[in-house]
Amino acid sequence: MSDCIFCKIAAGDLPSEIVYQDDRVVAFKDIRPVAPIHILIIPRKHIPDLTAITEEDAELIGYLHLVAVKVAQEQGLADRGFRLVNNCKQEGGQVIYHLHYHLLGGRQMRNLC
Ligand code: D5M
Repeated sequence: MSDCIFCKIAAGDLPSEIVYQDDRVVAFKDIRPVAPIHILIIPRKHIPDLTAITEEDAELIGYLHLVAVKVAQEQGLADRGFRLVNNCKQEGGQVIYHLHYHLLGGRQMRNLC
């Protein structure tokens, strides 16, 4: 989508600190980190939010989780633990409408909200 900032980041048209990318998934540092390690993991495919996934996306979403674990390992979080969060739509706190997961780590996580 031409006006989506995460599509632009995935295409390399907006600057970002990319920590992982391949033909299907991109991971980059969040500009407003809420933890010492805060990385966003997105599919290159423009999916507005989690409710928009279809059967066709099942393999992609599974693969995105594999990438999340790989990035967590590379960031030294695999043994310590981490949190993987998706905010879905308005009451879920979603601001950017391109499906993304927050990988959070490097400190003790406590409350869910
Ligand atoms: O989270 C959207 C997240 O996206 C929020 O933590 C800030 C982050 N963000 C917004 N713009 C950028 C750019 N340009 N680079 C990196 N990170 C960005 P949500 O789950 O939608 O509330």
